[in-house]
Amino acid sequence: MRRYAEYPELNGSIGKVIHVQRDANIFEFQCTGGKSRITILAPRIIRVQATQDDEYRRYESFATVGYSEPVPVEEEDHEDRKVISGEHFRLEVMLNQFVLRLLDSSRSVIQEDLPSGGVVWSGNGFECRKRMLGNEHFYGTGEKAHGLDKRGLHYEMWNTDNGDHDSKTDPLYQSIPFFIVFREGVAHGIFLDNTYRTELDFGLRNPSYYSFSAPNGPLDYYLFLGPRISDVVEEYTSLTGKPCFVPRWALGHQQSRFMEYRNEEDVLSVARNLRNHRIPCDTMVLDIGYMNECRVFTWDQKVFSDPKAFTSSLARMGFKVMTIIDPGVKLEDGYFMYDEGVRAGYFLAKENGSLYVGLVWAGETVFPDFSRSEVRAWFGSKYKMLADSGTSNSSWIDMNEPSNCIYDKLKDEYSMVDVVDCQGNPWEARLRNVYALGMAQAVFGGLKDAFPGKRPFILTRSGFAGYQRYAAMWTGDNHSTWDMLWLSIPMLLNLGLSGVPFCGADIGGFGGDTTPELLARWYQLGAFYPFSRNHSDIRSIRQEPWLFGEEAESVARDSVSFRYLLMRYFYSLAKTASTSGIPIMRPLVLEFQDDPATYTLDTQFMIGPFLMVAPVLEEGANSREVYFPRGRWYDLWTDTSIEGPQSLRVDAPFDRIPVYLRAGSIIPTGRIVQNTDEDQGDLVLWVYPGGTSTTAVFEDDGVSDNEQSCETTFAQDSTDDRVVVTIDKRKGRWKPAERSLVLEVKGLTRPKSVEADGKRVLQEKTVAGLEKRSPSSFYDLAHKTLHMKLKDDGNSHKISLVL
Ligand code: MIG
Repeated sequence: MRRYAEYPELNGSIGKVIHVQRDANIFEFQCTGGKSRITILAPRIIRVQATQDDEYRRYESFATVGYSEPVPVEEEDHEDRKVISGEHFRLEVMLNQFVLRLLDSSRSVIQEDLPSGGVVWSGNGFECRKRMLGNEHFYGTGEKAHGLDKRGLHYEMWNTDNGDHDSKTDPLYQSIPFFIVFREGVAHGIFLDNTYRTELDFGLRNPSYYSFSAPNGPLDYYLFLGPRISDVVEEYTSLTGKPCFVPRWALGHQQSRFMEYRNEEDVLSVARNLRNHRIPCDTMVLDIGYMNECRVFTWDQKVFSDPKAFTSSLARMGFKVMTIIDPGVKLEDGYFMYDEGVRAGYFLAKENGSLYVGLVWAGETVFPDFSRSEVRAWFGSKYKMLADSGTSNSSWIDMNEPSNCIYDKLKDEYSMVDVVDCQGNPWEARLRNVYALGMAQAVFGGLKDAFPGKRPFILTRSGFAGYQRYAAMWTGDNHSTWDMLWLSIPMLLNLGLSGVPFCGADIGGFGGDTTPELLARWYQLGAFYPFSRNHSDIRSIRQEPWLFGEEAESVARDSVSFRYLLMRYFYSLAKTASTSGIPIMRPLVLEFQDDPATYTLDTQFMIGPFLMVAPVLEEGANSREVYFPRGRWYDLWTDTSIEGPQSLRVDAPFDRIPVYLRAGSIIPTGRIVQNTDEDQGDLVLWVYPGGTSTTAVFEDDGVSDNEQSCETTFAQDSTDDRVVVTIDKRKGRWKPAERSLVLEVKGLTRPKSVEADGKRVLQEKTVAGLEKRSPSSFYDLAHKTLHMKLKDDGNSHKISLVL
């Protein structure tokens, strides 16, 4: 982290407003020290631009998707200010000194530039400073270390391969200059659309303000109005694009390892072991060792002499194969990627016109310039070759910061400082941070062509705001430590709030040696990561669960099995994330915005609106403190209930992760399967009584990119003496396999009566009785659960229990 003294001197402010002009929803402010343009883009999005010279932007944005919505805007002129207002905001522009004050619909100030000026120039760069109004919490910022709340911290956006990072390291692999300001229960957001080495300061430098700055490039930022945190995330992802909807198998467990493959058995035996040990898994991941000495789009024929036959043997066991691709192309005459790229002029070059040569796993390496569309199309077209060898519709893209200097000592020699773009302008300063975004776009397009009509799954290490349109992410080289186990929570929560719902950290830790206890605890947590993969470094001990003794193995099996049992819930949440941007894994503050006890809470989290997970994060612990927000919570293991708000120390022996369900929950579940292509049978809904709620279950074939899908909405409306569940008529063209609907209403005394569609349903004496007729019901006294089974005919139904 940089010290205060290292900050550049600032040289002049934008000054005083001398002239204002309006054209539709665009307001131009001519000032003494520059000019500013304010655009009301949508009811909840305001764009602010400023410049010292004529142009606001020299280059198109990489991050935004051209979103706007018509919005009625009023203006008022006062002696000292111009006021622009819409339904959700009031923006005051002070004339004596260009200063913005933003008020929300309740007319409270939620953001204010420093009185000395909101825009300060510094060389080619700028800084925008906003007054700390008191009690702010800051969230978002993409993939960053530290805890959930960023108050008092400072970050740089500079995509960096830092394999030695810890819970305080910055910068890291990705750059998302977006953050949420949350104060007194009200949220708004700021996104600085600038790809240079931007900085965000949340009061480290001076506790009286927070700021964002860039050494160059456009001053172009967006304000997103809340008041909900979820509103801000929805608006941000309208502007930068909704997250891609990953195929269902990508939500399954994955097994990976950085290793040298001596023979196919090295992979096949792990796959067989997963099946023999009944640890569900969808995907075997191949790291760089599968390639012919790291030449991208090749196979090491000595090990994988017939890739198609190899992938088929895995397919027969129910596994998909996902392979890694690095951006760098080995410099070697006669290698098709190199020859084609050189001929067409597709690689990054130096000022003097020679190729830029870096050093990666393949040795000397050249880099495709992904900022050009023809280069993206060329690179993407190579995925046909992988598709032909039977790999899944996916790509794991690594080293795309780009990381070109794996050997520290050679860093200077291979530095990218004099690389230029195709117009001969310095490349690194402006384009480094979007290199991975361009690569993800290239790969997405390539996979779309190679697998027509299917949804690709891309996993990227690096990225820039907007990459969620193409890819999921993992947090790179973490380590097998308890600190990193915890760190994965705030990192993934903030990624989720930054538009990236599909994210995960390497289960077990990548670097260093894990222990049976750490691995078990990591599986308990990692089985809830949206992206859930065991991965480890070539230099660390092997990390397959059965190598750590029976206890650890059974924890891994139970954890992963539970994820598969919940797969229908995860899948529906993934669908929601892709249309709204609302993350799958959520900080409590997203769900309980009015409860200050949740504002910095990053040792527990929610999966969707209903399920709260409180993993054990300390070595040797067999209990932990859990915070329960207001309302009733049911313990997953015992179905006993706890009334919030309160903090409680709960038991968490080695084989148990504390998990709670909120009263009102309706959670779609299914039979535990070994991979997500297996039929999960009856649609089993766990109903935890209390209040009102709805849940939509989304279903399709799991991979296709078409309208063949369906959605069924379940609603609960319960009081102390009755539980009513309504099932809406199924919408959409997809028809699930024949099955029953099973409601399991938990935590109940025996109901006085059970009714389906107004008719009384007999209570069977045994669970087997459920098979006799439809509808049927059975009360399980030992588990205080009422089972109700009916045919899933796609029609609407109403189930009422009188308690
Ligand atoms: O510098 O492909 O973060 O997951 O196993 C190492 C080998 C390159 C870094 C990735 C890691 C992967 C490894 N890669």
